[in-house]
Amino acid sequence: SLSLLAAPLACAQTAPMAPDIAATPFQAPDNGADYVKRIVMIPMRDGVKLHTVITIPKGAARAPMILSRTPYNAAKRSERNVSPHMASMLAEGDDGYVANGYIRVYQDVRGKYGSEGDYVMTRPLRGPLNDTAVDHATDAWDTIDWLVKNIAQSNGKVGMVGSSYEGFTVLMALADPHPALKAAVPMSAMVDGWRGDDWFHNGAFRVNNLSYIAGQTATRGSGPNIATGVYDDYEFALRAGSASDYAKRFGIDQLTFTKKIFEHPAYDSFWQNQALDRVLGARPLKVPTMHVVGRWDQEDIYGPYAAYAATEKLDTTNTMNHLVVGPWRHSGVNYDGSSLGAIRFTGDTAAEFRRDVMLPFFNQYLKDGAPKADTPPVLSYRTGANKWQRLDKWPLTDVMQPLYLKAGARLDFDKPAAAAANTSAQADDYVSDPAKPVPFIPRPVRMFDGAVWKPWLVTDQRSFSDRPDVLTYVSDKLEAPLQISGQAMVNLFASTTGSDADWVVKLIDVYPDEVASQPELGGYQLGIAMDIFRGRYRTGLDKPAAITPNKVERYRFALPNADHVFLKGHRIMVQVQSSWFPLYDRNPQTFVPNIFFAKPGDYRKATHKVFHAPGMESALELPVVPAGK
Ligand code: PG9
Repeated sequence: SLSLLAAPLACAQTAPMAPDIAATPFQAPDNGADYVKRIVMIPMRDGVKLHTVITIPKGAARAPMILSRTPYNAAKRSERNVSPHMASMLAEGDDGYVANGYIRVYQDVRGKYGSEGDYVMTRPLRGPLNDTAVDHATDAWDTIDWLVKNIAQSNGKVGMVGSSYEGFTVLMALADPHPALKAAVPMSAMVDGWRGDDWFHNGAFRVNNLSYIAGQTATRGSGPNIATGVYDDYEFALRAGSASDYAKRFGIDQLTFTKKIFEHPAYDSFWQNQALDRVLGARPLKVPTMHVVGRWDQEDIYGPYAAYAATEKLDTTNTMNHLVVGPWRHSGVNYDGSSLGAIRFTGDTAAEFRRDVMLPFFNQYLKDGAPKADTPPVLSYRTGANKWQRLDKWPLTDVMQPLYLKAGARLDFDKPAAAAANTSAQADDYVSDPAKPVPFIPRPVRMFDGAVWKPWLVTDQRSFSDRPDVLTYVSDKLEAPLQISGQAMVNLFASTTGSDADWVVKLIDVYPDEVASQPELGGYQLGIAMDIFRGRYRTGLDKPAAITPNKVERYRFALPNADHVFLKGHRIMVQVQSSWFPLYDRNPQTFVPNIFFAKPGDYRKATHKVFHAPGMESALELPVVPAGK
């Protein structure tokens, strides 16, 4: 009735225009979470504040802290899942810290996501390339200083961990470490962007970086994805032309870091001065460090070994510096390590390492009263033999045994005999055509699809061994296992009818025709150590020089480290080719001042010859060690 409608309201109602986001911060009731999250802006010495997410186990007291400094969004890195349980919420690789009561800290590096300041890609240390007062060493120092003074639940001890870029920021902190930084585990760290990590390998540019640069530097947050409109990245990159033409299509050429890369195609002071192995090798070793890398690390397969080698010289007591190599992809240490592509291991090798090796190492230095860990100088998962090995040093040998490339597509350890009469027995040739480059994985190439990209280094190389532009040499079946533990050296005598050339050399384990335990591996060609070298740098990495057409020249470069047993009944294969596309930009095969700006007319077919004649014995020098060492 009317009187009912007019009745006064029983209780006060919220005004329709009351702000729906209140001025006082929202306080959720306790949901039984086993952690407390503190989000703070930590001031650096120049006044810039860095966004830091600190997850503290409830009830923590005298807990150690583990810090990662990231360009990949600290908020997201601290929350894999929405959960009241710290173990479910944090990253898979953080499992051990949670189980052991650690405080976990993620911080956005300056200029990214929630942090203030300017972003500079892999910001160099203060010095010739950085005239500011700050770098990642000072930012780590200031952060650790703040953490130990402001986190009441901590015991004042900090460890740093992180993979790839986050591994790079761990190494940077070691350049001038805060006294509270007690242990460090850089994983798959980017160390030298030119020699063999993310941007180049021996001068050949990795085209997939253009998309990475857009994603990282177009905005402070997450930048745009590249929409090519072509399913096959091979097809798209080929149509695009040079790497600068590719970049132009998406405006990536306007981004500052792209400009820096295009301005420094050679190993000049820009790259040399920021190579972290050089930097760390010239400073005292103060913090116990465990360098970790994946055997098939498709992004940073060079740097972790280089950083270990440079700092190992400083470890006079042989107690501070360690190397761990697992059978993993890039950053695979933080995920399931039971298999990689078709290759299976003895269990979850990554979880085993984190639980049995890394955590005891951190505990020793960070947890009050923890026992000394039994950490070997080097821990290596020996592939082929499929076994973890505790080693005293790396590499196991410096003695190299040449494996000769011979006429008839053969490969063996005997030095080629006296002069061969006819020229066809002296060299093998192929036509390298930049219009039909050799793909790095079978087409269609889906370079930006993680499921394809992550295991690509274990791709079956059979798809390439029969191409007319790939030379393939193969040994007899091995009558006894053959172990290599170190870096194979390429020693190639080769010529081209062009004036520049790339050389890709692959050391491959050919499985027997049948593999009873895993039939699909019958005849598999597994890449053990593979890399590319840009011929113009043969006489100096900082000195590009044209190749004289048809002149035989020597190309010498190291392949990535391997600790592998070629088992009895397997064969050894070497493949040689002159493109690896579209991962690496094409060499136009005509010498131009800067390959980034090569014009369509510069890309020309050339005939390449690989020699196996007296005085020109092309070989792969192998670090062979007696089995079982
Ligand atoms: N490999 C990536 C990267 C590191 C440093 C610079 C550029 C890229 C990464 O996974 O973080």
